[in-house]
Amino acid sequence: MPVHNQDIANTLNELADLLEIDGAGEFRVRAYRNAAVTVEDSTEDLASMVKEGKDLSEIPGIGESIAEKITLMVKEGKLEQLEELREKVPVNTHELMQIRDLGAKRLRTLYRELGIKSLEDLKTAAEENKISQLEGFGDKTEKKILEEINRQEKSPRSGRFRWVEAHNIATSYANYLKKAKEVKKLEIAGSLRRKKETVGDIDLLAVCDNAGRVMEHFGRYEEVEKVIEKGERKSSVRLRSGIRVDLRAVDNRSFGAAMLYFTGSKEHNVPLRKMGQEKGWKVNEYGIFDNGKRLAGKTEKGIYKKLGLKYVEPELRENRGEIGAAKNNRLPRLISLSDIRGDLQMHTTASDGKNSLREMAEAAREKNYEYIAITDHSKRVSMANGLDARRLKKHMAEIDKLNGELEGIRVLKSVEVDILPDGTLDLEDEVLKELDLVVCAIHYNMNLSRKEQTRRVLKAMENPYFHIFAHPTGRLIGKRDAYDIDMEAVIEQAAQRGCILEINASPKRLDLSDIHAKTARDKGVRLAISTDAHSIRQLNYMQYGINQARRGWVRKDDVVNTLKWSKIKALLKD
Ligand code: DGT
Ligand code: CA
Ligand code: CA
Ligand code: ZN
Repeated sequence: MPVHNQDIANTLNELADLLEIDGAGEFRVRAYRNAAVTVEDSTEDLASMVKEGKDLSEIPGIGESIAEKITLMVKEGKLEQLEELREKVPVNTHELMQIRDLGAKRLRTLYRELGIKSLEDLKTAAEENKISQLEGFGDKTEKKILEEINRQEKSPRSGRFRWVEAHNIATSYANYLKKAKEVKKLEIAGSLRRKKETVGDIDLLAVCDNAGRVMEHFGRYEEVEKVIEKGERKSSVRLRSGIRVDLRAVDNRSFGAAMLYFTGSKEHNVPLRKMGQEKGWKVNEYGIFDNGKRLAGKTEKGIYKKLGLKYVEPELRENRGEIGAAKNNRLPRLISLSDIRGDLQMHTTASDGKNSLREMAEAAREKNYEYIAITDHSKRVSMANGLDARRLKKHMAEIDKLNGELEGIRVLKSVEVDILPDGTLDLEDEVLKELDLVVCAIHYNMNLSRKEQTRRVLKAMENPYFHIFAHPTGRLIGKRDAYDIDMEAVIEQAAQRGCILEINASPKRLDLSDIHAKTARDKGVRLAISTDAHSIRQLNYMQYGINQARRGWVRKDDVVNTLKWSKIKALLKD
């Protein structure tokens, strides 16, 4: 990988930021910042200079020590010092510095006084009015910070929208459109219908009596910021939320063909078209045609059937083997929400949840769940008031008591125990042994090397009480990448050791990804779909986990929380 000047400048800037947060001397910090500016402005390619053996300290503004670091960076592709510093000062500067007026100096105060490391920490602190009490901040700053965070949450960095956001926007828009009497049918297509974790834009299809009138109506929706394109049969707008919406009017007899075409994915559509061509037909968004004679088009099912295929659920339409499976009648029967009997990850006020034990249990009972696992954090997660052995014991006694009082639902004693960097767990086996279920996760030291991170998890999985691996890759959609880990090896180890992998249903996580979920289920690894709810409202996240699981070809039998508790219990390592 070539190292560009910009990469070097970014690294120097990050070093400067972290050093400043860490309380390094002003002179040292400034040296890094100045060097970063010099590198960025340089017309010479520094990596080439290093390769030619030139002395970088000749460049004005770059001292000997920094020259040495740049040389290391070019030669090794990374800088040990930075990695160490990130460990020492685990503040997500990338994320936090996107907030206007937040520089390293302020981050230092926020970190030292309030332990703020992430945007989420910042938001919580601002909401609790803790920031305005800091020296150099004040009410106005606090309010501005909150406004910025809320604005950013609406438009994720990647330019794509999380599925749930796009879904909510699309549903409201669709309801508005359906109110027009000219609209006979209105459906959501595109990646949104395929339940993809992020969505680029919203695609709507309509059957109308008077398409022109409907296009007018479409442009008059109060959320429309800009009409990008307006035609007789097709229009596009941008909404205030920043998302683009396409609407197409189609004939009823072509509705199925249009749904198929505009649901995509493109990768799914291309082989279908080829299959038709091999029979001498034309397959397009209007139907299947044999020399102009219409063979199919009104329904999706009819089109698949004509091509000799079983109906393919939208979640599977990614050209990952579904077409062959549809041909051979081997499509999986996908899991659905009604298969779920309980939820195996959630938090209460004992750690960082918003509702009490009893409130969570009663809300879960409302959902007709048979069981829930209470999985408050372990002590390493001090930010979330994680439990040590003593507090966990007390918590367990409270759960026992609640089970005695509460009819109709079983509350499982569990914990979300941290996997420490060396692969041991944050609580002793003697403590874990007393629990019904142990959920394990990583919350710190996410920047270990791939080798170390993988070893950490594989080792942890050897623990006899390692039951479920929660949010296995640690990614936050559009905000934080997965940590570097060999998931193939983790999945293999899960298969060997009988560990369960979680599909975390929180719309910010959806972790495992669809692809990893499929790999896991192909290897016979059992999955748990869990909400990780931090409030009773978040128990509703289950549907998003189901969506993700379906995209991963997951069937009811692959998922442990479709089973009775006695059956799960029998599956657990003990
Ligand atoms: P997105 O919006 O990026 O999340 O993904 P999609 O899949 O919704 O893509 P989009 O909105 O560009 O187009 C919607 C569907 O229309 C797409 O899934 C398949 C179909 N489509 C669009 N362009 C083409 C194309 O050039 N060829 C074929 N076969 N299909 C296309
Ligand atoms: Ca789309
Ligand atoms: Ca589109
Ligand atoms: Zn967690």
